[in-house]
Amino acid sequence: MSEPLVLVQTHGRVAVLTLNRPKALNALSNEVVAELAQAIRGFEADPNISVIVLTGNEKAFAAGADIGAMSQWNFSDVYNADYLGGDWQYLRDVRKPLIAAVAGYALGGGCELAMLCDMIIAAENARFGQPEIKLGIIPGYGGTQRLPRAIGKAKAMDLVLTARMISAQEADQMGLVSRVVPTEQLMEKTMEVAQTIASMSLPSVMMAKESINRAYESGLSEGLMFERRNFHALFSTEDQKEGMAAFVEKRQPDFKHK
Ligand code: CO8
Repeated sequence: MSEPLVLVQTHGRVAVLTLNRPKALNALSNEVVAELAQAIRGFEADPNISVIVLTGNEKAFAAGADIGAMSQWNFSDVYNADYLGGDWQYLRDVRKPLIAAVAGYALGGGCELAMLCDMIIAAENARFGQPEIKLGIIPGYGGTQRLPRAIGKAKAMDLVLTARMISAQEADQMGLVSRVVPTEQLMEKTMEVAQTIASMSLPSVMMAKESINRAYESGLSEGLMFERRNFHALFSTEDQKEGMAAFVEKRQPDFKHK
C-alpha cells in the first residue's frame, strides 16, 4: 500500500493533519487535497474535535500546486474539471478553526492554503510567496484576494507581480501571520494555541470565526448586525451559563460544547 499523502493524529480535542509528500516539497496535487478534505470532513463531524491544525515538514509547508501535473493541462482540462472547485472549495467552508503551522516554504497554492486557515503560526525559517507569475499564470486559490485583505494592496502587488519571497519576520510585520516562533518549537507552540482554543466552548469558537470572516464579506453595518445576532444566540447555550457561573464562582469552566 502506498504512503498516505496526509498523516492524521489527534491530541485531545485537536486534530493534526501533516502533508506527507516531502520529496515534492508537499506540492498540492488533487490527490493531496482530496485526502485533506476527507480527513477534515471527518473532524468537522466529530463532536470530540474542536480545532484542526495543518502542517508540513521543516523544509516545506507546501511549495504550491503540482507544477508537473499542471504543465500538461490546457484551458478545457482545468475549466471542464472545475480545477480548484470541489474539495478545494470545501476547505474554505470549514466551520471549525483551522490553524496553519508553517515551517519552510509556503509558496503559491501553499501560501494560499495557509491564508485560507484562520491563523498562521510561522516558524522562523518560514518563507512565503506567490511565485505563479514566473510560471506564466497568476495565483488561483485566493492569493489575489486574501493577500490584499491581509497585507494591503501595495504589498500584495509587490509579492504577486515580482514573485519575491518574504521571511517569517517580514510576514509578521505585514500582518500575514499571527505569531512567529523558533523553528524547533513550531509544533509545541502551535499545540499550545490549539489546545487553548479547544478549551473554549465550541459554539462560541465557531461563531467567533464565522463573525470575523463576515468582516471580509460584508459592509460594517451588516457585519455588526451579524455579530450581534451571533452574540444574542450564544445566550441560548449551556456553555454561556457555565462560563459565566464559573467566573462568578471563581473556578474554571467545564464546557460541554453545546
Ligand atoms: N510542484 C511539483 N513539484 C515541486 C514543486 C511544485 N510546486 N515544488 C518543488 N517540487 C519538487 C521539485 O521538482 C523537486 O523534485 P525532484 O527532486 O524530483 O527534482 C523537489 O520538489 C525539490 O525541489 P527543488 O529541488 O526545486 O528544491 P530547492 O530547495 O532547490 O528549491 C523551491 C525549493 C524554491 C521551493 C523550488 O522547489 C520552487 O521554486 N518550487 C516551485 C514553487 C512554485 O512556483 N510554486 C507555485 C506553484 S503554482 C501554484 O501554486 C498555483 C496556484 C493556484 C492553484 C493553487 C492550488 C494549491
